[in-house]
Amino acid sequence: MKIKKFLAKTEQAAYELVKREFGQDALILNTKTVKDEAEENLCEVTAAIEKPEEAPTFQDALAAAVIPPRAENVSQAQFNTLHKEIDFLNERVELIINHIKYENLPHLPRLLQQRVKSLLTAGVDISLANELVEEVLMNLAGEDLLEAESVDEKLVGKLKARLGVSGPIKFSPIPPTVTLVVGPTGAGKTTTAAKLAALYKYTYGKKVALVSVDSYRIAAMEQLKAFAEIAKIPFFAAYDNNDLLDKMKKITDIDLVIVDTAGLNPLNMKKMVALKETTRVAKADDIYLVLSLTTRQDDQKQFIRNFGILNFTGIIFTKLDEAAKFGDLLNLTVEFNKPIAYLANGQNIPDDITLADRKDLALSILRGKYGN
Ligand SMILES: Nc1nc2c(ncn2[C@@H]2O[C@H](COP(=O)(O)OP(=O)(O)OP(=O)(O)O)[C@@H](O)[C@H]2O)c(=O)[nH]1
Ligand SMILES: [Mg+2]
Repeated sequence: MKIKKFLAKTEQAAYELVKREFGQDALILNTKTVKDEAEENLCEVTAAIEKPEEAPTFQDALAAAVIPPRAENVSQAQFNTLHKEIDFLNERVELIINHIKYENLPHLPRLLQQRVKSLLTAGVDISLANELVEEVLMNLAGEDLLEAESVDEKLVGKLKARLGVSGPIKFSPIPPTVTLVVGPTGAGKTTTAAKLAALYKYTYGKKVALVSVDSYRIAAMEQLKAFAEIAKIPFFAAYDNNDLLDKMKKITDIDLVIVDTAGLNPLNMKKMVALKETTRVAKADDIYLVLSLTTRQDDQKQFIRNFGILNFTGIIFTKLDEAAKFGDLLNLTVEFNKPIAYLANGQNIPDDITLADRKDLALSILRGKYGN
C-alpha cells in the first residue's frame, strides 16, 4: 500500500490531485485543514492506494527459472543419465558445427569424412585436408572407397607426395662439407649439432669436427665442448667471423664440419646480417633451420620467413616427442616449399634423431604419434 498527503487550496482541488495520481481506486484516509507559511488555510487530504504488482524484470524471471541445484536430491543414476544426455548433445552440436564448417563433407563417403576429420585433428590446414581427401576420392572407385585399407594406402600416398624431404647431408667432392644449424633461441640447435656429429662419426664413420660460434653464451660453447671431448670429436670455438675464418683454415683432414650458431631473434636485423656473414665465412654447403614442433604455427611461419634471407637448405624439426600433433610438418613444408631434413624426438644424443622419411611423416600425421 502506498500512502501520500496531498495539499490544495480547496478540498475539491485536493481530491483532484489524489484522483490524478492514485486514480479512482484511491482511499481517502483523512481530510483536515492546515496552515501554510503565510498562515493561509489549506486542505490536506491523506490518501492511500493498493500498490499494483510490478512487472517482473528479465533478471527476476531468469533467477526464478534457475532452480538452485540440490545435490542431495540427485541420485548417482540420475546424474549419470544427465551426463550421458549432455555428452550426446555435445556430439550433436559438434556434428552441426562441422557440417557448417566443412560444407563440402556430406558428399564424401563416410570413411573419407572420417579421414578429413583425422587430418584436421592432426592440425592439417583445412584446405589442404580437403584437397588430399578429394584426391583420394578421384583416385579410388567403388568398393575401394569403402575399405579402410585402400583409403589409407591412397591417403598416405597423397600425403607422401606433398611432404618435401631433403635426404641426408650431401658430401661435397672437396672436403670438408660444412653444415650450419641456425634458428630461434632454445629450438634445439646445440643438441641437434651434437646428435648430427655423433650420428655421422659413429654410424656413418665420417671424420667430423664441431665448431661453435655461439659467443653470446659461454655456457653454450662449454656445453658443446664437453660433449665433443666425450665423443672424441675435434672442437673449435670461434668468437667472431674473423676468428671463424682462422679456425676454418685450421680444420684439415675432416669430412664434415658442423657449426652451431647462437639462438637468434630473427627480427634483430643486425644479428641476422652477421649470421649471413658467418654462413659465407664458413663456406656453408648446407644450412639447416632448427625449429621446435611445439612452437605455434604462426611463429614458425615467421621464423621460416625471416631466416629465409639465409637461403637455408631445409628444416630440422625438434621436440617431436613433446608435440601433440604433426600437421604443421605438412602445412609448413607445403606453404614454404622447404624440405624437412631431420627429425629430433628426444634429448638423447645421438639416438633421438632420424632422417626425415616421407612415409614415417605421413603415418605420424595420421596416427597423431611419431614413430611406432
Ligand atoms: N624433448 C626434447 N627436448 C629437446 C630436443 N632437442 C633439444 N631439446 C632440449 O631443448 C633444450 C634446448 O636445447 P638446445 O640444444 O640448448 O637449444 P638451442 O637452440 O641450442 O638453444 P640456444 O643456443 O639457447 O638458442 C634442451 O633442454 C634440450 O635438451 C628434442 O628433440 N626433444
Ligand atoms: Mg645452443
